[in-house]
Amino acid sequence: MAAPARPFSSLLFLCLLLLIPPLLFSFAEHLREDPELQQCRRRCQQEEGSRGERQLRECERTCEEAAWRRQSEREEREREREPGGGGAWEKLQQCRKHCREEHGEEEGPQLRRCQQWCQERYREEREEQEREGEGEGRRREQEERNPYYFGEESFAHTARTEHGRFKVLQKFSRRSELLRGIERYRLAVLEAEPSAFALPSHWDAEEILYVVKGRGVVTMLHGCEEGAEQGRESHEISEGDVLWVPAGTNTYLVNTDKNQRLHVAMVLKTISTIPGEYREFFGVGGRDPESFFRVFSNEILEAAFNTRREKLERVFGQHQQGAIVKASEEQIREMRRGASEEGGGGGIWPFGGGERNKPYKLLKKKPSHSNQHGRMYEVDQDEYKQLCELDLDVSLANVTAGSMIAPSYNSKATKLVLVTSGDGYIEMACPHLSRRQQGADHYVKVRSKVSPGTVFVIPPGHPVVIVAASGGENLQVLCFGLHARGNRKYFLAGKNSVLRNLQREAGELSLGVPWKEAKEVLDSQTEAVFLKGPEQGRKGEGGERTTTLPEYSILDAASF
Ligand SMILES: [Cu+2]
Repeated sequence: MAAPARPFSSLLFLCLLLLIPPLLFSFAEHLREDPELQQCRRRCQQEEGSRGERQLRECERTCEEAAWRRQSEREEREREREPGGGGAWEKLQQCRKHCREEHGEEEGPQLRRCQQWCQERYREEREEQEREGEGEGRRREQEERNPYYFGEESFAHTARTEHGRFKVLQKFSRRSELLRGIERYRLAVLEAEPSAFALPSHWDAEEILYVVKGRGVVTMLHGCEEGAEQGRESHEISEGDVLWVPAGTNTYLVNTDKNQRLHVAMVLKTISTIPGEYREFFGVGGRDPESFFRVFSNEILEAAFNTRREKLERVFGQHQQGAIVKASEEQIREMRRGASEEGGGGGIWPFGGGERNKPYKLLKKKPSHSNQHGRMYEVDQDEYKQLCELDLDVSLANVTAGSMIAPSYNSKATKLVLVTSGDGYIEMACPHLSRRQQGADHYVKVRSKVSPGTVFVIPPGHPVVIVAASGGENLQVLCFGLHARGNRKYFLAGKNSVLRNLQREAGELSLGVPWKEAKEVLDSQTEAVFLKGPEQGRKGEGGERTTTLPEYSILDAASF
């Protein structure tokens, strides 16, 4: 058996012999064709040739290294042009161009610093892209099996400095066709370190924010329309506040706490010409974040601001500390003062009527459901009209460790569930993931472990259960209901279960058992909404704790 392998291996060897030189040749060829390399080498000959062989080699090596760098940059550029290239290269070029415009073509310390800064940003961006590329296959596989769960890696940072981070969840339609219906919505999170200030900007998206933790001041600029009392409104915000930021409103925010991080979650309803896309526009900025004023021609800016070019360049060319910076104690005090003064009755709500766009204090209201197993706070569009702008509702559920939210489904809304503390898991029945093409009556169990920062999407009609892990913190979930107008939540077990309204005849016909037997099952659970969890055991069984294995289903066992 060994004999035939020999001709094969020598054939392979021959192939390699034939292949390797052309490969080497094509690389070397590229370099040989590089006129800059030729020039550089000639310079070495002239300048270093007389100083000895070693210096000459050294000099030539530098030339070659530079040539290789140019070559790899060329390749990089080509990669960038491929779909999904990311455009980091274009940004680098833009940045370098700005540097040259700023400091002139002449080589100097300022130009060098500026170029270096561009290079660093580029490297960061490439690293980010590479990280995204890693584990892509594994993730794809998981995503196909469960398109409803989003781990922390599904967020991308759009701003990150030592004082805070802004991250946005990937586009829903990019994850799965099954989520195309909510592609205009995006979920984002801001984490601002103590005393951090997020620069003024406006977005092409409607926004509802929810304060998960911490406190701060949000300020919105409305311009100086005639008749308006004040062209600015500021609001103190703290845990549990819901606030609408209208699309296009120039807004800034400061964490007023010296010790605590400010953590804000937000839903954006995009209004861009590109479905699901939104952009942040900075006017008051410099190089980072880039001020959009910098793209306008000098003569236009000079005319518009009635100011000389040098002054404009100074004002819109300084800032390069990023979109989140640190404010001083005094600055924070002043911004807070602005909020309490304006909170007293000034400010305007853009849609007239004198009604003010105040934060809605979700946690100050009475819980809609509450028992020893959990608490639920809800606000809908009737109570906070501003939610209409995004067709949204907001709720917060705090599930006691070891307890669960009863099986339920939403009639119209798609729920975006963001875990804010604690661990647990979510189980959902989904008919869409079934591989069986024919016959509509097969459901797939979608089950995800959830932990702080992870997201789960519950489409309308889908029966779902949320369980808090026992022995730890309570599981707290923030739910944004999308397309929420007229939504109703139907419970499928417990005292308020919709099934308990079945007529006897309908029940018997559907279940095929005597009504008494069915009734016993439907009436057995006496709690509502928040229930004892699977690990806490069942009631009325002689005090004995019965636990169910996590993946076990009674229905599976009965081969339903
Ligand atoms: Cu489904």
